Amino acid sequence: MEDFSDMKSSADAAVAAIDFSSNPIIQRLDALSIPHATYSHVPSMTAEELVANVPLPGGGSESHTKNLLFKDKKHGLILVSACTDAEVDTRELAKLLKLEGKANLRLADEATLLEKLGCMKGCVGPLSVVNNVEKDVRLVLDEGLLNKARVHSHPMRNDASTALAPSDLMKFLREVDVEPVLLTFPKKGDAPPAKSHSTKPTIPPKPKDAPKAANKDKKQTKKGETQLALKWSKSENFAMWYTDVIVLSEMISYYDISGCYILRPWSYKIWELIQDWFNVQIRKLGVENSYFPMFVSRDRLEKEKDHVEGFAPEVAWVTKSGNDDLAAPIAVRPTSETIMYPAFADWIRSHRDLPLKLNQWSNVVRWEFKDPTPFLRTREFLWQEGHTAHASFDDANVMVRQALDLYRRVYEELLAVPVVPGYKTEKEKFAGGHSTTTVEAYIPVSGRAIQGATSHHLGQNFAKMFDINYQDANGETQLAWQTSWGLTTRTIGVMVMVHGDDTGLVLPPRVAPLQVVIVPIVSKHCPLSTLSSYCDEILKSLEDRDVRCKLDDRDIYNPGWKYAHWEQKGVPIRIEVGPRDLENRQVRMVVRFGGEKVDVGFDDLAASVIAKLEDVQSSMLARAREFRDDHLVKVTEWKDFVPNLELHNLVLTPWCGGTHTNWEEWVKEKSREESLTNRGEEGEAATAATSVAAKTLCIPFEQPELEEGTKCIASGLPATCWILWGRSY
Ligand code: 87F
Repeated sequence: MEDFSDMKSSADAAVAAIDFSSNPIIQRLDALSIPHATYSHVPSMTAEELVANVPLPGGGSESHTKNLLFKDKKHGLILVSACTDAEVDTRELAKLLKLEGKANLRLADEATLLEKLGCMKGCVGPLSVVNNVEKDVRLVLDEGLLNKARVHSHPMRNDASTALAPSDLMKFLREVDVEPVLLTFPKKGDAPPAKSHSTKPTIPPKPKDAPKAANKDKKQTKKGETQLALKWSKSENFAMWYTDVIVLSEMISYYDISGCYILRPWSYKIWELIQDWFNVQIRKLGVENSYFPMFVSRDRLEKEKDHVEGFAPEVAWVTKSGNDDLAAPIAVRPTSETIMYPAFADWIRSHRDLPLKLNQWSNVVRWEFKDPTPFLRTREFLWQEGHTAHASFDDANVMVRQALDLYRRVYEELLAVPVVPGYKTEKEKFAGGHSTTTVEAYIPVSGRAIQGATSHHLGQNFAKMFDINYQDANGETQLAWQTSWGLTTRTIGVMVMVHGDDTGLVLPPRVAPLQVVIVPIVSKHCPLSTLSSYCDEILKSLEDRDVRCKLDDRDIYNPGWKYAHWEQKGVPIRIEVGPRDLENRQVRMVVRFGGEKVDVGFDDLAASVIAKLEDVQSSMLARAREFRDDHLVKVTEWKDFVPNLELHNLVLTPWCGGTHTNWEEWVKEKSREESLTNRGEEGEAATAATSVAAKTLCIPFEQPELEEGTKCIASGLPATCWILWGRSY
């Protein structure tokens, strides 16, 4: 939001500040990075009251708006937004708009305002058109507004105004697919008639069907349910679609430091649900939570050379406090091995102190230079990092695999994303350790793989550097064996990419902040008071069974708007309650994944909802797995390798061994060359987030049979295993 300190003088000093962060118009402006200043003032029902109550700092160079929603049988709905001093004469307007045939413009009633623009009387402004999901309101904009320095529109409430430059208003309208008709309205007391300057000066008769969304792929459902908010479809522009989904679903807000994002409650709650599950599981393995400082001295960070090598450019340093240089710069943790292990060395004396199993939930900072992507690659992210010390290689190995299996379960059982567990090659493993295991996921549409989480066997490398040794039962000094393992908020991005659709998020029930939303179908004939006690009863019956549930009884939004809103946020089940449902003691249950709609009697409701949530959870995994499996192809000859990458496939090939780093490099280079040649391109940008080259993802634990005499796809040497390749994030 812009600085709006200049509005303080004009707003009534007694008016309390409002939190606008959940206002859909403000959110949309922010999502589009459109500068605006939103401020509160005394409630003002009419344009005249506004002018009297809220004088503008720029005087005549700024204007509030006067807004009139007209309804005409033949020509449909027309919203006029004009300068407050404009003369809006209904009969003149029909002429000005050159409305074909007989026009009978009448002011729309409040129910229509609410239904079409999501606003109560006195709260409409040109920005309200964003709520017209059916796109059946035509906007007529006074050209006089465009000559102002700033235009002030109510953000759906008449105790606040949003000021923005006319060019930004036009930008907003373009972004929400509204093309206004521009008219010059006469000023009060002026003689000359208004002129129309629009490229489309007349308003054509209302079409039989509401105009289709800009995006023709978008589904059109029943009246009031059309979801037009996403600007991009998943298949049309995956990157833009992703941004659209995470912003409009209120998961992410952008921030003014590149690579840093705000995790809003809708995504943070998902993280908390993952944390809750994970904490229960690690406790069963004897792992305890703890917290270590976020700063690390240079000496400590660089103690294990292999560990920082290659990572050094990503380390962020604090060099000053206020204006003074620190005596020595300190690093912000990119990971905590070097922070935790000196303490391990202190605490571990005897074999009786082992195993030591600690976990911490924290943020880490890695100053990446590749293009950032929210959740997937960010400069600060949240994670858990587990660090353990054991008396034997095998004990450490068990821990590594237990942690990795928890990661597999987070993806598969919570996020409904199938993963391939396996070993990283020598080239791809964590250099500071003995071996790295990983779970690898597949992102549809982009056809890329992504590392889901890793679990490392650190061997005794760190123990040597940090003197983590203990007296064994025979009194001999031994070095400890260690593991470390991490799972990050990347999980959330992977889940969004795998399951989201052209309407927005689709959340697996186990991680959905809300599993059910109840929407009362209020109307002129059926006010909320008629439905609310039945709705409360429904809410209670679900809450009693621990279903995460909410009753959306807000009166500023109509049911259609709420359907679209919660669909976009991916809530697994919507329960619609109308007068007929009340009468029959039933509800309508609408399922986000698959779109099923069924009537369910109240007595069966809780059981049906719980069964449906479980069904959705397993169906989402099954569908994602089927899709992934369809894109996981065995290839035994090089000629088929790149063509399969081009088909967005992951490729499983015979391989001469995980230590053959040179041949791995060869595949990477060769696949890059062939892919670029296919595209007629010469190179890739160093900052590009992704590459066309294939990387090894893992040597899957689960190996298909390898026939005698099978050759490595690259070297032609005898193959020792199958290895999984893909383009990756
Ligand atoms: C960036 C800067 C400095 C990754 C870094 O995977 C150091 C590092 O050590 C670094 N980026 N790593 C590897 C992290 C290894 C390991 N740490 C505990 C994990 C899981 C959790």
